[in-house]
Amino acid sequence: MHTSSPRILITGAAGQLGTELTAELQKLYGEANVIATDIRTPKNFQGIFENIDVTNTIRLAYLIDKYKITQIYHLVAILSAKGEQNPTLAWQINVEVTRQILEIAREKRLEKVYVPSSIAVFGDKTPKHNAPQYTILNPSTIYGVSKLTCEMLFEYYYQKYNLDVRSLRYPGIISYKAMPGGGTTDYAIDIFHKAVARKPYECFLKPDTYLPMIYMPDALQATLQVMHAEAHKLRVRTSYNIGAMTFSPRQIFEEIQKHLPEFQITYQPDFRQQIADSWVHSIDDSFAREDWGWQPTFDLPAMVADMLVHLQKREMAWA
Ligand code: AKB
Repeated sequence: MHTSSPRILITGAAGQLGTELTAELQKLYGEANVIATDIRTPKNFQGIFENIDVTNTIRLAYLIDKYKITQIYHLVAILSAKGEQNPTLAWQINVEVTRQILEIAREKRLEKVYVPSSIAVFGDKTPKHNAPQYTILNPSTIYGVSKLTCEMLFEYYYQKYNLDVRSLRYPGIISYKAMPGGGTTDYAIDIFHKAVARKPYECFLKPDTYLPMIYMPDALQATLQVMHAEAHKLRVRTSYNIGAMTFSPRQIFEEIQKHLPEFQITYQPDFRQQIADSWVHSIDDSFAREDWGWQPTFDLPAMVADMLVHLQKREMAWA
């Protein structure tokens, strides 16, 4: 163990983002310095793993002491679609648990805390194109309301207690390693799984629903960049806008069809259409670019090509 290395605890380490972020942090800091936690035990996990229900903050505090943790990446959240089915649970997990984690971090004088926010903080009064960093925020989902509350808490804990909380407003994250759970942007992942299985896809959003999206390698890069930035360079203490690409179900379908010409899609919008309609189309991320050098690398064609290569490789290995 390097004595200068941060000692990191991740909540939600078995989730879509957690799975890949844990591996990146292990590469950076060594397996001995990264403590992965989740309510589910991931299969074939390499490294230190502890089972935890995050509502059990007493156990969380115990693990922080046990492993001499200096930084937390708190990734557990109930996303937009699932949150609408259980708003009470969404509030408890997204707000109450997060506030308790901030309290623990303050009491134990942790060096840094990372908690994601989301484009769900925007609402129908936010400008749809190039949504500014500082703008009208009128979220319509409990997920958006809870993430906006958390953003206010990050700023409050920073101003009042000098707790170094960092955050990004993620667009829909697209990835192939672990499945997302309960989001509105999940269609942009589901569609690939149907395409490589040579099955038609029934999309739960209308063909021209434009949403901001980001490919996992860029999301990981942004997360590490904001966490590594010098504190005095961070002008935003709520959560940074980050943009990467914008597309609609029709556009991603057409891009996939360039690789798999037989692929077919139908549209059957459900309650998630209303959520998507309340969000913005694109993001102004100039604060992130200026403060810590944010620069995405994947656009729609590059992301689709990479997703298909990886998922087809996996499909072949399973066949
Ligand atoms: C969701 O769709 O709820 C999430 C998000 C945009 O934060 N992927």
